[in-house]
Amino acid sequence: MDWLDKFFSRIGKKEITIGIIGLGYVGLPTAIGFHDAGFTVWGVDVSKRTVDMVLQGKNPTGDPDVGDIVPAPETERWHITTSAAEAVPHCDVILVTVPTPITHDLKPDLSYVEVAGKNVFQSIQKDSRTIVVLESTVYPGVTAHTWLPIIKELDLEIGIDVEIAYCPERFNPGDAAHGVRQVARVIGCANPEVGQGLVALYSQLTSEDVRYVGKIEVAEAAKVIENVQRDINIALVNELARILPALDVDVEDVLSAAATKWNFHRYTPGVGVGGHCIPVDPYYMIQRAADVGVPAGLITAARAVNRSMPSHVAGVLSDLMWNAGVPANDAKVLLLGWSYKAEVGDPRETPAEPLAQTLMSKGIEVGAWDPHIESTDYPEGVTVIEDINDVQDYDIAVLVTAHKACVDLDWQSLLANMRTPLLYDGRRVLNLSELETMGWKVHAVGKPT
Ligand code: SAJ
Repeated sequence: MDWLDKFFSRIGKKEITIGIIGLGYVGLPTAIGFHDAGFTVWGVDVSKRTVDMVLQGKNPTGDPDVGDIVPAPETERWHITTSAAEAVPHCDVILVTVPTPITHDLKPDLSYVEVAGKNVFQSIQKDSRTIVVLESTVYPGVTAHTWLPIIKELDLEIGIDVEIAYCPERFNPGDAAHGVRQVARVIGCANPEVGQGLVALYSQLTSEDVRYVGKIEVAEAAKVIENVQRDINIALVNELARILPALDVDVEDVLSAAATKWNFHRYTPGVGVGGHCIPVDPYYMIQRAADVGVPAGLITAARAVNRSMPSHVAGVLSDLMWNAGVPANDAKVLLLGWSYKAEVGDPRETPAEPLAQTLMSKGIEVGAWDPHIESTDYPEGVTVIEDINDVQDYDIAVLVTAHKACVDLDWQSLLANMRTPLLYDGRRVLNLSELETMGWKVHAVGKPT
């Protein structure tokens, strides 16, 4: 029986042991998913706090969809440890799900991928042909450029001791309909036989399509451009949200009209684009294009538009308050929502931060209320509001995150506590006419003032 047939057979008998390096919002659901599919799993995380919480069956991630499915404490198929050296020798396939953030100067930070690779490869057994799969979002070339030198240095041989592949995570935080078990996957690998083996393995995890797409770089590029396309589409509606009001036209009316066309893709303008995917991944593509001397003007311009939204909105809010007679040296803005996205408690790259910083730099006081966010997640200077009924004397309420808790607020009682009855819908999700009838002076991103 050749290697692939044997691999298929071992998958069928659930004899493949799977290691997951990094138990965050992607790694932990992946570990649980393969455990629930009947495989033996070794989960590894550098954080002892994470390992201890998972061993106690608690959810250390911020994602609500993981909360109720972390299995009971360690069983014979569920091993959680801080040591890759302990886990790796037990594993046939190892998935690396570590962060790939950007640095302060907007360059890709690949240090986690490098360290995880070192920790895994130095513990691989000779002749084991252990398959190591990177899932983190990177740009084309990273898997090979980062890991092959380490493999060479350790005198490991591709095809004998180790195989490397890439299978981008496509996990959508806070969206139970697109968890690790409901998303299509693509597999990139230099060796088609290994690629097919991984297709069979990942098909045990997700009910959706899994396909081998060729060499690693194809899968790396696919993942990045999925998010680049999203950033560009959002940038278009954000740019229209600045042009159309100047023509006395509401951008939402225009987008809803355009969306009646069968192939128009509907996006929504907002106070900005946050998270660890959409505002980050385009910088990978920009970097890679720069490396090979090809301009990435459209990708760069889209990033500039989306990054400018918080300061644009801060300027609009200032004008609205001045025009309403609010004294420049005594203005107070109430931010409703801080998280980058509705129904998750994740402040990473949230547009609320630059919005608050810009307002505070103008001497405006900023209060924020977000039931999904820890009080320690807010920057210095922001007044953290624990109970929305406690707010007093704010001049404008700004919907920053479309949490259900924000949209379904008791707007009547909030209005009674406002000093000035100004409201700004930063996500175009509120029923503005209803709120206007209530007595709010309503404004919104992309709506003519
Ligand atoms: N946003 C807008 N207008 C839109 C859509 C989003 O302003 O029309 C903003 C959101 O408010 C948020 C940011 O963009 O601040 C990102 O929103 P997102 O819905 O793209 O959410 P993410 O960052 O969690 O993106 C994830 C990504 N999933 C993976 O990378 C595996 C992305 O590829 C998915 O397309 C996205 O979820 C999704 O479909 O919701």
